[in-house]
Amino acid sequence: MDLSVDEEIAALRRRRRAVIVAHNYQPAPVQDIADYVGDSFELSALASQTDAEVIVFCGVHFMAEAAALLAPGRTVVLPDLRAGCPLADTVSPEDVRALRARHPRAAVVAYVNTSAAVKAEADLCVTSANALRVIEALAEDEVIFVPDANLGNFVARHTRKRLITWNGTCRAHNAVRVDDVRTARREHPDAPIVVHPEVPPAVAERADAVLGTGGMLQYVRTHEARRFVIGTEAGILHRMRRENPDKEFHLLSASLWCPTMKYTDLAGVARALRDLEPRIEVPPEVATRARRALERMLELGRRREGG
Ligand code: CIZ
Repeated sequence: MDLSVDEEIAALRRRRRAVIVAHNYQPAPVQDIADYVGDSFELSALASQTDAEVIVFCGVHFMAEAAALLAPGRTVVLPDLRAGCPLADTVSPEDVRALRARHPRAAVVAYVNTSAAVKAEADLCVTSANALRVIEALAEDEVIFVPDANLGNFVARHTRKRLITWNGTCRAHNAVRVDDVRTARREHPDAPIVVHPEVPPAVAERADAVLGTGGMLQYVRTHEARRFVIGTEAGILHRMRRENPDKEFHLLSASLWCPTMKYTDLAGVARALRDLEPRIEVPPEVATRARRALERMLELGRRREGG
């Protein structure tokens, strides 16, 4: 008897003792079959605690690497190896070493959107959700921040610390224009505009809130407005609509579409479960140092949860 792809995934998930996790930007059918949908911080925390034998990471490469770092001994698979992150690719370990040599008193902070090799050169990692709070809590007054210039500039505008930012940007977020905000205000005058800190500063300044995806999901859930304009990758609209069926969501700009996030599909998830490939592994000499940077981030997150 031929199984549907959903049935095949369900059977393989049980047989492999696997957990399927999906980033908030993943395509709708992938979010719908996942055990958990979240931002990279939530999914990293989950990977560090799961007792599943296999983690199918539906997201991009650096996220699956983070799961492999935090879940040693588990098999981590990324359904499609083409799912990279052009932002993460803008900075190399050599770049970070050169920056550290030029600014020896600065703390090195790597956005989670970096390879494990870059994380290994950093003192700690941050996500868009915790970047400002974590950087504020550092003892150093000078901070090297890689790779997203817009997120770095957003933090710099809200702290007294001196930030030395790398010049990377996310193609999708960085393509949002002030004109998109003007159009949204005209078309949806009653709708709060919520944007991600990876958008250009001139866009962030004109928005009603600047939040990571976890913060956005909470904002739209608890805000009294019935309609929202969302300035982050289009995939998140599926989760917002599912969780808030009585509210309306509009995308701020058609540019907010990440092609590499869309490489994952159900056939790829089934194949990854069947073959346990492509497997994501990090060489041990990189893993030890990169894990330390990630664990410092998780530690700070847990302290926040504990009040
Ligand atoms: O941290 C993440 O998951 C990313 C890449 C975006 C966000 O704001 O959640």
